[in-house]
Amino acid sequence: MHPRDQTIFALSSGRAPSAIAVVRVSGAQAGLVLTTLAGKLPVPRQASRRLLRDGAGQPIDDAVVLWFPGPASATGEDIAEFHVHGGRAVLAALLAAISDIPNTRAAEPGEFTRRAFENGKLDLTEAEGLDDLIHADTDRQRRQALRQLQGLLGDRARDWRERIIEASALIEAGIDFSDEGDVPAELRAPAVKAIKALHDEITKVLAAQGHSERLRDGLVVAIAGEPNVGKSTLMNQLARRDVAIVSPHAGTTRDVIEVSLDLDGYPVTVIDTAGIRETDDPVEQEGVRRARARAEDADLVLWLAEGEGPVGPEAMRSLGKSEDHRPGGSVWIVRNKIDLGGAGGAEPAGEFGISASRGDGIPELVDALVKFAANFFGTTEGALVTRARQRDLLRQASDSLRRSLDLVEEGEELAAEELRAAAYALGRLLGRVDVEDVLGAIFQKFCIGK
Ligand SMILES: Nc1nc2c(ncn2[C@@H]2O[C@H](COP(=O)(O)OP(=O)(O)OP(=O)(O)O)[C@@H](O)[C@H]2O)c(=O)[nH]1
Ligand SMILES: [Mg+2]
Repeated sequence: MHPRDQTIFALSSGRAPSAIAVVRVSGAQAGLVLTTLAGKLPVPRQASRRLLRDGAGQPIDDAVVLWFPGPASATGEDIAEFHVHGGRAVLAALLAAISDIPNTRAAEPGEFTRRAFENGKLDLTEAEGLDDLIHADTDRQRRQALRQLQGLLGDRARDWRERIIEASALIEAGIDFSDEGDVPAELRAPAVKAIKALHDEITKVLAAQGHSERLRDGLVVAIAGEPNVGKSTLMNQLARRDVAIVSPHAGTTRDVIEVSLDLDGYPVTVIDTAGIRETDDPVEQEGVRRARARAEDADLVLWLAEGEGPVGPEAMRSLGKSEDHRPGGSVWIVRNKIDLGGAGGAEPAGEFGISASRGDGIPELVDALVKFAANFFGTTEGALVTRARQRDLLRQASDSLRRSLDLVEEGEELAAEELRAAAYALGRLLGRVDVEDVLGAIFQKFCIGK
């Protein structure tokens, strides 16, 4: 039997042991699995309590079972669900009993969702939203994923695609006429108007994005500076726990240390790095090399300094670039150890004064980081695009529409060709056409059991 036609099963809840574990079974054998383990089929979509028994009649667990006959199920196939006690031995016994039934096998990552997609329960953008929702760490990530799962982008793309096909029908009608040497402008004008409107709408969605697709990965903020200025102390303050070793010895941090923070719903990865200086110690040299590399790639660098000296240009030089070479990134000068006096409290405009050890100035720094994140991610509440894949295809569609407008005067055939390309790009976005290459890549990253 082809793997696609086999019945799949997996633990769909978290890692054992847990209070309750959910095992799902999807496919033609799901009903047989249920009757073999739990007796007669329960009423569809209603929880029933059953004693589960394996093939030899030995009890497995006292469980709740559910029966979702296809096609009105999550995958479109018959689904059985077992809610058992989440012990490792219970799960091992249950999974073994299911796999004893012919034509069943353990599911691949994302295979339930893939079947749902293949049975038309979800389009590809919704499947991507589902994956994002499962992996959302912060509230903003969750809301963005939910919009995607609800099909906001998918609905727009379907509408655009239909309208493109309509416009293309008008243009193609023009082609038939032109064989007779008579191209009626009244066919072409409404098509041109429709294409212009479509182009405007798609361009607007693309423009309203900011870095919304980066909301999935988060903003990267690197703390850099000379040794001993208090970088690791600041890291611990931001993380609100002891993640990095702090010591009065210069050159304490060697490796790059990362923590993921939730700043007002924005996902932010903060990186603590080795103090940047010339050194003969090969281990520290490697630390400095890594520190420079990570700071250069970061979206924002907090350049930590002690005292009042002019650090601006030096800081940039230490990072191996001047500010205008950081198109995406920025560098903020943060003066630490203000508790020791020195700066006298009034730091120059555009700089921050903090005491990483006492906590002075930290709330202000965090506020500024939240504002930076808000600006960086753009208007994510309205954002429809969450992945580079989606953005690329929308751009292709918009470019093709633009070209079809340019070409319509020269010949309907060329314009129609571009409209087909635009519809095709949107079809790929929805997973309607030619998607085998992306399907594997997308679903493999899913959890098993989803
Ligand atoms: N007075 C005062 N001391 C601080 C402050 N922040 C850090 N320190 C002290 O400065 C020393 C160095 O702190 P670290 O956080 O290890 O500095 P670092 O920049 O990570 O140092 P390296 O990892 O060696 O580059 C420690 O003794 C800290 O206690 C501060 O705000 N005020
Ligand atoms: Mg350190």
